[in-house]
Amino acid sequence: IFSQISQAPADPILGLTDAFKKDPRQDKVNLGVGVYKDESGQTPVLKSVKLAEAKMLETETSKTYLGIEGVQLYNKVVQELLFGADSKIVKEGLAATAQAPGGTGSLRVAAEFVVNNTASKTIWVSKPTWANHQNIFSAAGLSIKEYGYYDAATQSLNFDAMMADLQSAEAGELVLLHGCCHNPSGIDLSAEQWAVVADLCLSKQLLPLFDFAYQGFGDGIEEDAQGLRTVAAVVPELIVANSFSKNFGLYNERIGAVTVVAQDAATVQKAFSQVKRTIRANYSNPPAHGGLIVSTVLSDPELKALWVNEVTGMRQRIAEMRQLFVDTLKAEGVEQDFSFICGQKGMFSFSGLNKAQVERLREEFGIYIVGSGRISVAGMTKSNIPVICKAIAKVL
Ligand code: PLP
Ligand code: TYF
Repeated sequence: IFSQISQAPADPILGLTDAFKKDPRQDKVNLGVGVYKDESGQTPVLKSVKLAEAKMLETETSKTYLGIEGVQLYNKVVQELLFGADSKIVKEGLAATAQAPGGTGSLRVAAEFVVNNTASKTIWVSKPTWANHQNIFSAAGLSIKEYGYYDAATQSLNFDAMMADLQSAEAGELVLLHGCCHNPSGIDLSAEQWAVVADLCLSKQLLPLFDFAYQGFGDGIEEDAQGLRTVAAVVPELIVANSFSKNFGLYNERIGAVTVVAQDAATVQKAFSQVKRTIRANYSNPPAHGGLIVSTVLSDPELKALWVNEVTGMRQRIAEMRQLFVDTLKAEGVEQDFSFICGQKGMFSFSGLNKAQVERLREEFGIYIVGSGRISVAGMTKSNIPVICKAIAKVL
């Protein structure tokens, strides 16, 4: 039976890490996968996380099953982080949240919930978007349409194309929106553009699905939620899939959440009962550790302040690396203007390097970036930037 099965293609991003690991060169650099590295090139456990784990070791008394929706306190602190503790949504119980395995698991639960409980069978995603979106949504049974987003010629957002494409969406269809730090382009909507998108979703009765994987990596934890909060203030119903892989450094704990918002508490609870049914059919209930870490940190004012500081540190280091990267390219004699990289948000930069240049970087110089030219700036350090820039100068 199995001998009939054909080989699946490698994941374009995770497959790159596999190839990187096999590369024997000493001075190789992995700028493929979006994983934060500190100045010494490590991906450390955050101090706030270590302290929370120490506390959990003392206070945890049982490993019995969680409810389908996960750690209750976690679901409360997630809503406060998304919408603000004083928001109408939180105060009036207009949202319901389930802990889920990472941003990926949250997106999959959200998509299956919509497919199984609404007339909506189509999702609109930005062109380009994170490669795994296509996999997740088609596996859930959604068909995928693209809306214009990135304009390669100007290295900026083509908002007119985005609006024109979404004008042709039908009532009830899903629109995937990156909450902040768009992956892969690093280009986000302005406050004014978010307001226009909110009005469009309202007037065309579209269902926004926010993928919010980088809260705190753009302008700040609160600042980065402004797009979501703008849309949530206008549309009656939406879904959020958020992740703590990056902003808590909890990549391998698989911790995220799916949050459903509706116009009244009774509707939310009915919808949420179906979200729980979706979860039950997938993995019954989530693992506890990540949810306990995040809820321990966010419910303790001192640990939360420490975490906010640590996120600020990561964000600032990436911004510094963007500037140093641009300056070093110039110093290496690169004439092309790369200053647009300093305006991009989050871990990634769309460099404009083409496939052949990306291939040369890998083969000749051991520098791994995604085929689209996406560079993980979060993997740059003061010590590898000279090597990276020298190589880029050579392939340009
Ligand atoms: N959404 C986007 C835009 C991402 O870049 C990622 C990256 O990891 C995810 C979702 C998935 O997050 P997780 O690793 O928590 O599943
Ligand atoms: O885009 C990235 O690099 C991160 C990590 O299948 C990632 O979002 C990449 C691919 C994948 C899962 C996570």
